[in-house]
Amino acid sequence: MKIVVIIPTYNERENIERMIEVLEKEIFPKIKKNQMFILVVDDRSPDGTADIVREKMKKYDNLELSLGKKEGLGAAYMRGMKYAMEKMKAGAVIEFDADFQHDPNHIIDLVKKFDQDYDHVIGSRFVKGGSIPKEWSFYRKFLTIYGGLFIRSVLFFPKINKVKDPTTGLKLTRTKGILDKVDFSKISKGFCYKTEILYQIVNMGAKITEVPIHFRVRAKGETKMPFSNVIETFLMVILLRLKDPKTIQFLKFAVVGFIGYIVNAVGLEVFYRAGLSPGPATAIATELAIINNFILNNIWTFAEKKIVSWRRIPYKFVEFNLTSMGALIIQTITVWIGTALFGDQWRQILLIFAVGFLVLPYNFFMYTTFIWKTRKSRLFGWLQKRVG
Ligand SMILES: Nc1nc2c(ncn2[C@@H]2O[C@H](COP(=O)(O)OP(=O)(O)O)[C@@H](O)[C@H]2O)c(=O)[nH]1
Ligand SMILES: [Mg+2]
Repeated sequence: MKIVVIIPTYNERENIERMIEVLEKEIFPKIKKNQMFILVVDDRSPDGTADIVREKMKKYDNLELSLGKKEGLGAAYMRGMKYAMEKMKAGAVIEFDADFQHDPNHIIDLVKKFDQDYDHVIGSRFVKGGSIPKEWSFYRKFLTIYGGLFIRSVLFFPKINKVKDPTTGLKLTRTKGILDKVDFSKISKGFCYKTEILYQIVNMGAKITEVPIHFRVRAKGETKMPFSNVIETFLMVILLRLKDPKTIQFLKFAVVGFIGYIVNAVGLEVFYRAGLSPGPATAIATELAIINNFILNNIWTFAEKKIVSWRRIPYKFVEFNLTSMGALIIQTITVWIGTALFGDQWRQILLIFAVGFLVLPYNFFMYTTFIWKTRKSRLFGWLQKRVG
């Protein structure tokens, strides 16, 4: 397969000369199964980086150059990716920096994983055997470690270990079925393009793996990462999360739950004042809330899986009631055991804890897994199939 190493450059004259030689002479000869190419994506660097590349192109015919205007690292990579796919017919591309922060030998590790059929291979600083430079300032270390953790928790929750290094600059991506499906129009032109592409690739269900890399300090020249990248990435991550269909579904679920609570409370009041004793009044009001939640979730939260057949509605409604009974049991046991342990004065706190941390996740899990089945459960797949 044809693999294109894309190297964006802005004023990397001193680095790119040596990098091309190292790749051509030391690295590519060690890769037998694939044909290796280099694409330098330069934004007309004032230091004449492109002249060096043109000079080398006379010597190596697997080396190409894309020139364009400077719009940021993301824009440069996207230009390079399109060029590699359309003009070079690449089977995979590797994102690689010119400044020797990435050890060129890691390219061999990435390609090995590609040969094992992975779609996206991440050069990771945060898996066993990987590292960030000791020389880095506290600030840069902090940003990389905690920024990464933030991105993983917000974007990939609950599978936050799916990718351990979401901001690395070194990775390989298969073009067919993966990179050619990425919607470039949604991707930032700045440094945070990395996280956005990764988010799309993860959501495609690509086969992803990480290989450890030692990230080093720059050989020559200075970093081009602007500080604004930090804020941009932060906002972008939050926006992506909010726009995610799963988030919207969860928010609708929460709204329905809240309306259900109002129905429950108002019902209790109405039936009690109408002369019922508190026990039966609560029972009727609760069932009304359950009916309300079933209908609203069916036509709104899980509209794409709406239950319409008159034969299935009663069946699903019974399932829904059984699920609610489960919630009742969880709530009762938590408050019961909690008050026995800590004292009755904690009952309201315990109720909030039970609803917020146990009942809400439980209900959402049951609805998405068994009632409306919007997700495939690995753990309960067998049961999921049996529940009609
Ligand atoms: N073409 C192009 N390359 C860029 C741009 N910004 C950064 N680069 C290159 O991208 C690579 C990584 O940038 P660098 O400044 O080392 O970022 P850092 O490693 O995060 O500090 C280097 O090879 C840079 O020359 C840009 O706007 N356009
Ligand atoms: Mg760098």
